[in-house]
Amino acid sequence: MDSIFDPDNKRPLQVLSKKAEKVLERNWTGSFTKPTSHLYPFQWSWDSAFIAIGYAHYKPERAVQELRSLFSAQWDNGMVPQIIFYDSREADKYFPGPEFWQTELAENAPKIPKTSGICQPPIHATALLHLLKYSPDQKKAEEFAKELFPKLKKWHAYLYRERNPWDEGLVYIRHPWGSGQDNSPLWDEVLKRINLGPDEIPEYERKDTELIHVDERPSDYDYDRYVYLLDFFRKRNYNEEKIREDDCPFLIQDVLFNTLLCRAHFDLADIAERIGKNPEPFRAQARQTAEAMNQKLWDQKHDMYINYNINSGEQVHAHVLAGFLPLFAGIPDKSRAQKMFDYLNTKCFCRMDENCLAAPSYDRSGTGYSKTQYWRGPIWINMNWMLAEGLDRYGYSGYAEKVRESILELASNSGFHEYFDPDSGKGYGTDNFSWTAALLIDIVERYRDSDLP
Ligand code: 9WN
Repeated sequence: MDSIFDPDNKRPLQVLSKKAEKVLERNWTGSFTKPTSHLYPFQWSWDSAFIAIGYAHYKPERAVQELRSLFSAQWDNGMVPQIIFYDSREADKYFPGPEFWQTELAENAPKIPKTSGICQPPIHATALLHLLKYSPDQKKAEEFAKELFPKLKKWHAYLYRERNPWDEGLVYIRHPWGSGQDNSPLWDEVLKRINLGPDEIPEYERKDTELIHVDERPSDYDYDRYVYLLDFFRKRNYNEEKIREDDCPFLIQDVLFNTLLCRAHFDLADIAERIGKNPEPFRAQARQTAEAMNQKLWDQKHDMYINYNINSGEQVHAHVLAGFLPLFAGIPDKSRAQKMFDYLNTKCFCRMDENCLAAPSYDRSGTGYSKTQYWRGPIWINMNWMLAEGLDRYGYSGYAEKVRESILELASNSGFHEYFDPDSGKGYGTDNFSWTAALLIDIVERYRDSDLP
């Protein structure tokens, strides 16, 4: 790979950052930013949070609009939906669209705009705190923090109330899409247990494989199960208690989701402090989640965090990059963090002294590892961005820097792709992907004058 780092000339980095801004401009709709224009033509929840993190530095008013438009579709019970179908003209371009979800059946969903009926990882308070820290317009950022604070509080309260019925401090997700890591090997074992007859799978037609090569996307077997689960929720009018009582076959306490909730709850406490509210209840709740993760989701044998399947009562042994991300929320103690680092820094993920790019999404020696297939190996920029932040927190700054440099190199050499081959750096999935661009801008802005060459 060619390097864009020249100690005497920072211009290539600035040019790259400008290119990233163009990607966001292209995907901007006037009130929110599409993840990318053709494959994902609506607003996605955790994408918007990552996108706001990029805008915070150079167009803070866009970060505000991004989060404001997302939270304007918050359900009455507090849930922030995974997708908001703002533009009905695009409805036939994506499956599952609003006609499939039928969230009008849910008593809590807004009538307009239409939304999906699940949620994604809650990294929004983290994005708001980022805006407060980096926005050039502090006064406006603070005003907005006051506006969004009650909505964030309601969002987290929904999760702790409806998705944590046993009051463990751990919330569950009920669909692979809820984790943001759609066809990760995390779900293989769980989905395999969902035996379906042909008449149990609703009729549907995929759109994603019309746009992206079938080898890079989830299989039809997986999609049948995704769709079955959506139908399961729809048949129960999206009523959480009913979904649980009727033995929803997918109930997972997911490491990434709980990590991001824990981090966001700590961040909400910091926001509370900045706007003159009491931070303590949020900190106490976040600590409970951290403790529960340390008790229940730690894998002693492999030195990382792993998911828990509520239905089988077992831990799920698939070693994905998300298993290291509790570093991002300060969850492990130093000794665990060291063990995690020792595993991360091996051939299984990314050995620092070998010419390795950023960390792949799944252990290279794991069953079903693939360099090209969505969430089953390729490098994702958001995951590596969080990894670098987490490593910094524990003092592994050399490694963190390498990861950030890799992110810049990947985009510089291959474009702003959705995911990248961990060996060659080739870009896969869609190009002009918004969070790849936004997080790159964040890296360039924050590290412009510091450690990057
Ligand atoms: C389903 C939008 C989303 C991301 C997810 C990513 C992918 C959707 C899909 O795209 O998921 O939500 O259709 O595959 O896995 O993380 O939020 O970018």
